[in-house]
Amino acid sequence: MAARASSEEATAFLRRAEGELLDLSIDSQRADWVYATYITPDSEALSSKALSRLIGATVRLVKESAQLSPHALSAVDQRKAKLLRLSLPLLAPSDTALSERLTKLVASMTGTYAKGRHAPAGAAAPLDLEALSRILFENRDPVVLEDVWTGWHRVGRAMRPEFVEYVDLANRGARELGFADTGAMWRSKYDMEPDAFAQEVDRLWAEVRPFYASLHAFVRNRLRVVYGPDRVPEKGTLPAHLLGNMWAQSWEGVYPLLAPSGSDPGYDLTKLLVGRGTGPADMVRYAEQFFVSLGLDPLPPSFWECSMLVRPRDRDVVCHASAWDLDYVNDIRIKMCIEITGEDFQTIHHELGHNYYQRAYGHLPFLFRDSAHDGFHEAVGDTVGLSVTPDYLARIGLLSVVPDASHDVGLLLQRALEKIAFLPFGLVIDKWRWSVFSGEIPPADYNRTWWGMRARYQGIAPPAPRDDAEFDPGAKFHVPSNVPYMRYFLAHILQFQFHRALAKTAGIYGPLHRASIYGSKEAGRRLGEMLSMGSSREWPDALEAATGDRRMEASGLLEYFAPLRRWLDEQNRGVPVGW
Ligand code: X8Z
Ligand code: ZN
Repeated sequence: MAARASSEEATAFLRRAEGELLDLSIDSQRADWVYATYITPDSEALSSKALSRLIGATVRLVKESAQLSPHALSAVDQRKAKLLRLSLPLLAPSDTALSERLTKLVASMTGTYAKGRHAPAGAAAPLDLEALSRILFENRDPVVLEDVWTGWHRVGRAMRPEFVEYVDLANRGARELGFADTGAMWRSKYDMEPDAFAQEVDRLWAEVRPFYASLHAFVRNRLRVVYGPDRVPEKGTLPAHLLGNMWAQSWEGVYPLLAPSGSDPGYDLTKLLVGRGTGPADMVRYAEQFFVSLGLDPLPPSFWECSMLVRPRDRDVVCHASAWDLDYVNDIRIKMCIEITGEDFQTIHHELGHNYYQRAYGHLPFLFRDSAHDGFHEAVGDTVGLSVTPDYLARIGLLSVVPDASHDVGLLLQRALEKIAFLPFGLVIDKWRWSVFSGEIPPADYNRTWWGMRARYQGIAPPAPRDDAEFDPGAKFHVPSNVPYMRYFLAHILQFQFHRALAKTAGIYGPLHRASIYGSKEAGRRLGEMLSMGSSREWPDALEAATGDRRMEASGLLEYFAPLRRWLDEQNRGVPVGW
């Protein structure tokens, strides 16, 4: 293309680019699907090659697009050109051998994670992550918990050298396209300067941090009673292995230890589901029904034919839940190893949120087939999940007696253990990766800084000091698999903002934690308006369409939990807060 191409030439160029990228993206998705659902050396090679081809074409097209002179472009084409440069979370050097090396490293680390096993003392066979997670959720024996925690975290060690090489190659790719490093590229995807985005995240964290500290203090105080002062200090960090989750990212597992007497809601969604003989597909049907009740279409038959809903017995797969859109129009699917639990019930809503978003923007030009920003993508299904209230469970026949308002503290505490405990975790993974990509954290300091930051933000510590040769970040899916994580922090703020606005749209004015938008076509329409915009507009426009706001606000979250916050402050009287 000639330098200073005309506006028509630019439009034609971008259209061609979209056609080429759509083809290559479909190839890459299909190969990746086969890899993720059937891990073999061949599927690994095919998927990493297909991704490398897509990255290569993207890098070439971005370089060509530099010839377009910005003032000759229509507003739509300007946005497309901007999104083209930001369309992938991974860039590689244009040298094909290096690019193939990089995508192979990511596939290999992903495979190592997926194949991770640990045999706890007395187990007949090594257990996978789902089984180990179940032990952490249910078991209360600190010796067993430490063994399971430590056993799984060994999975990171082998990834360490690959991760070092990956950081270097990914940064070289990002720099070829003018980014300071891969972290700066990730931070550039929010319609603002990368530094302004980092400040925005800090602003939101500062608004919710005191609430987190209060929950942390309450949990620490109660766990001290259960595990004794030797294991749980009065003022320090919480032991990561005692919180019911492999990464201490959500603490619902310890709810039974904390349930407020007199305010416990008295039902357990897991037991309700198991009691009804619910199967994996039924779990998905419940979530689908919710979206349908909002006026959205049922899932296509291909969803049911092609999705992977359970862990296959005979082969390794990537079990971490994900939602796919193989043809970028309507071939939507999920891949998940569903267990019949309340936790997975929520996760299925989360995944279908992705699928409904994907389908809603499928009519747009290829470069706009994405969410307003990635926090939006992660927030949609969670927003619907917030409407899984006791009333809703009663309406769909899962619960027979709806607990009255005197049980709200228990309900809110359960939610807070899931959502508020998560906030600093959602923040810390990419705070750490941003510093790794920038070079501020050198490889020798990976594990030390990881735990330093986990202590600082989450107030947690490993069960015993960790060796520098370990690579504990590798024990969390998104690190080996190169999935940016700040999106989940944003989603945990946004979902309450969406929930508040949609509840109002649905004409519900009671307490937010009791509000369910189930069955509200008005709420569905408003949500649908935002979904169908894809990434065609800057995210504040999309946010405004759904909520009327143009800024991400923690006030929705704070309003939702206000009664619990007051209760926690009372419980914490005389108890040290902070670490
Ligand atoms: O990875 C996920 C989803 C798929 S996008 C299951 N989540 C994060 C995690 O599991 O760490 C959802 C919540 C946070
Ligand atoms: Zn997700």
